[in-house]
Amino acid sequence: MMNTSEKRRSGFCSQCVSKCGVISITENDRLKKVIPDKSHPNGGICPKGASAPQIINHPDRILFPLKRTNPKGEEPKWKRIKWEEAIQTITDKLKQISSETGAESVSYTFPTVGASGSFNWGPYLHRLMNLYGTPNYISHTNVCQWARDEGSKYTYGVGLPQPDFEHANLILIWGHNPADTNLQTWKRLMGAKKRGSKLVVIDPRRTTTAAAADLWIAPNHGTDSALILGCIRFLIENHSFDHKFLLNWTNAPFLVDKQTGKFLRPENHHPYEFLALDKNEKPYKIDTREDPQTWSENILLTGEYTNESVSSETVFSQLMKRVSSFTIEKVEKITGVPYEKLVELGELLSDGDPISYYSWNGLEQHVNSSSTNRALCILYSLTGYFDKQGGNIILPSLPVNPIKDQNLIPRSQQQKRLGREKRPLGAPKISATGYDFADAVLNETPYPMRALLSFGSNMVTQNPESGNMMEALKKLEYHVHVDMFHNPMTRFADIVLPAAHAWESPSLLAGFDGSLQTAQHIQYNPAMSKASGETRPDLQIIMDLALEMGYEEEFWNGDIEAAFNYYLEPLNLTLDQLRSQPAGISIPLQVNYCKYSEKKNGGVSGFSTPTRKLEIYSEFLLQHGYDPLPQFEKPLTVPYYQDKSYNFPLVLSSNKLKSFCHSQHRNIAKLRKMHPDPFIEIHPQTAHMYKLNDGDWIQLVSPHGRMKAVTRMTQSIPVGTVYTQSGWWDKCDELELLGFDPFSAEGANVNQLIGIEQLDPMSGSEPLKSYRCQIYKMS
Ligand SMILES: Nc1nc2c(c(=O)[nH]1)N[C@H]1C(S)=C(S)[C@@H](COP(=O)(O)OP(=O)(O)OC[C@H]3O[C@@H](n4cnc5c(=O)[nH]c(N)nc54)[C@H](O)[C@@H]3O)O[C@H]1N2
Ligand SMILES: Nc1nc2c(c(=O)[nH]1)N[C@H]1C(S)=C(S)[C@@H](COP(=O)(O)OP(=O)(O)OC[C@H]3O[C@@H](n4cnc5c(=O)[nH]c(N)nc54)[C@H](O)[C@@H]3O)O[C@H]1N2
Ligand code: SF4
Ligand SMILES: [Mo]
Repeated sequence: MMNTSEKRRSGFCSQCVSKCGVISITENDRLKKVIPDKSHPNGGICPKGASAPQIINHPDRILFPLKRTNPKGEEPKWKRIKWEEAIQTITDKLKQISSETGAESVSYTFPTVGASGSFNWGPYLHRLMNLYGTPNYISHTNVCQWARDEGSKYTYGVGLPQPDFEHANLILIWGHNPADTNLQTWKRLMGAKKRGSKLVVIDPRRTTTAAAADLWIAPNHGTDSALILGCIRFLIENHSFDHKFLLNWTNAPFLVDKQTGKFLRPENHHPYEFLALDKNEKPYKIDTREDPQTWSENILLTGEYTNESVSSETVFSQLMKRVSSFTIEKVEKITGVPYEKLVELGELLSDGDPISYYSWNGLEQHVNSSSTNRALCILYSLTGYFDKQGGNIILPSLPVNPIKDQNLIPRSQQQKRLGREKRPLGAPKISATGYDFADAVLNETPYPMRALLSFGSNMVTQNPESGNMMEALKKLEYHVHVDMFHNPMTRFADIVLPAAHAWESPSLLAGFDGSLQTAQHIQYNPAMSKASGETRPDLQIIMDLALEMGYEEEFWNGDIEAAFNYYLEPLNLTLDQLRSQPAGISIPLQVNYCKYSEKKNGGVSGFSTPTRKLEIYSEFLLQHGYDPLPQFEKPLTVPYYQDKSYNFPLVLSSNKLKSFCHSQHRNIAKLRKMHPDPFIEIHPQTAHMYKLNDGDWIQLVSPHGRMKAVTRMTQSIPVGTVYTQSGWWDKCDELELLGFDPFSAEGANVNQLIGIEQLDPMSGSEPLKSYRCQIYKMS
């Protein structure tokens, strides 16, 4: 018999990037069970979603606002305080700091949208801090997805568009393991395979995703760009590129001055006029605002032009020269991928029609990530499938009102963001990095950093040089942390506020990631479970702070429902209407392909780049001191992975596990059972060299630090490589497993081992996936 207090409601899980459609089952308004909602466009569940009841009902939850009573550096000795006192003292301090040293002396952060419910309330925190006037949002963009989503703009004018797995015949998954990290992508990939699409996975590790591939390519860590340049050469050599697309829509036919590296332009030119080469090898004026059909028949893709004052050649000729040395033999030598596999990849790329691709962390966390991504964009451009069905398509999105609203912060304040001067084209364009934050606190450069407002996130275990971060947190004048659980940051905080879990908070999602079908879906997810203790939803806490700061008008007088209705306005939809359709509403959107060719103002739309073409050659990057064409930059692991005499001869990398998000979930018995101890994975041959057996505890050592872990042997990773996971610190009482001190060599914090002496020159990415290390067996 059904329990009368039992309720079943449709919603979605917010715990990671997947946003799976689920049904929450509650009893007496407390979450009891979560099951997949098969009727949802994103229906599905993973072990973390299924563990939601254990997570939200966990005895370690922070239930009340807390204030430290001991000085920093000592045990905090928390004292419970009232919400009113907490909000009042925080806003008083914020006002004081802003009047004394400027709002930029306060930083704020929140956990990545890829592994938390912050997509729902993060934009409101930005809004609050924009109004306050600080540009110092600290995030992991530089190591998470900057190259793909921001770096790609220097080639495509937009971040990498969505792969159209539903219509592709060849899919490349580059440095990403969706089988463990994105259930919805994984489902779509399996659907594509069933339909007959071929799957290529490029990953040094034989992941579940790689095991499902038609072709698995395992390059040495951080050498992907050599592989990509080799593929470009292969396609050009075999005339397997979209000649017409390159002529019409890229700057491949533009003439470049060999001396200055600048495009050749006609005299008294308009910014959109350039010179190409006509069939008689004479300069030919093109205007990129015009429909290229009017001139592309007349011009050449390759060739040179020289007269008494200039020596030039086309971009495509330069590209050919650039890749000419990347023969299959050379690529085999750098990447370690066997010759036959390289030929197979080249042939698949030549025949694959249409092709789409997706990349993630495996291409992001190296000191050469920006140039690797740029090379990949150019390889993809050769296929001509940009914004075509079955390629990577710019999907339409549901129109909503902006919440973050950059207009709320003065430009002069935006310019002050930490790191902007050092890396003006990189991650600091949108957010500051952990290392620039730590530097600003410890060295007061470029100005004093006095306070931090952290709505979750774990800056200690998720950033390299954790020791530095600890010193910075210790030194901070004022730190407020908002979370469901204590983490290594809270021991340094002045105030800790109890956050309701995503399952205890209302949220709204207009457009799920993925396909056209999911992009059309909008759903209101009410709080499914009664809030624990005195916890409040993050959005409520942000509203409370905003009102106390005096931003009533900009914050809908603290009314969350009014805020949601404002967001929905352009859709002519109200929250009440969404409430009455708990499974969500789909609002039909239309995809238009090849938007660059749409007619506009008597010409064509083009690309949002300086030349209005897809930029095979970037004069803009050249002006900023970067290579205008793709090139191979060595990762930190080269040549160490071949040099046995070196003290740290092994490659150190990391990957994510299905059971945990970053540093979370270790305290949940159901999940911890899947991986009770921090572990390293090594190939049996490496284990043999070090006389290690499965289950042996080892010390992992780098030039920067140490950690301990248990050995697991696997054939799935290359010889000479060590894999581990970031985020180990928490205990699990139920399984009687102790925690690990994230600041000590006795702990298991891999980011203590990673140094930042070398970073990606453009984005500032860190070598989290290609560092070097040594192993010692523990006695
Ligand atoms: N379960 C779970 N899901 C998550 C998260 C989580 O923590 N847990 N986090 C979310 C977030 S924030 C993100 S960013 C995504 C990330 O999702 P993924 O990108 O799938 O994350 P990783 O497992 O870190 O790295 C992916 C792969 O990169 C490979 N790799 C390492 N070095 C190289 C290299 O040099 N070249 C190539 N080609 N590959 C390389 C690794 O072997 C690994 O299999 O996942 C999201 N989803
Ligand atoms: N070595 C190495 N380091 C890495 C990576 C790697 O692959 N290797 N991956 C990197 C990547 S891609 C990323 S994105 C970062 C992730 O870095 P973070 O986003 O900082 O990582 P998390 O451990 O997920 O942070 C979680 C903290 O936020 C809290 N939290 C979660 N949800 C909420 C919420 O809704 N509200 C509030 N108030 N708190 C919440 C959790 O309880 C926990 O304390 O790590 C990076 N660091
Ligand atoms: S994959 Fe798991 S954690 Fe992520 S949204 Fe789906 S159910 Fe939630
Ligand atoms: Mo991430």
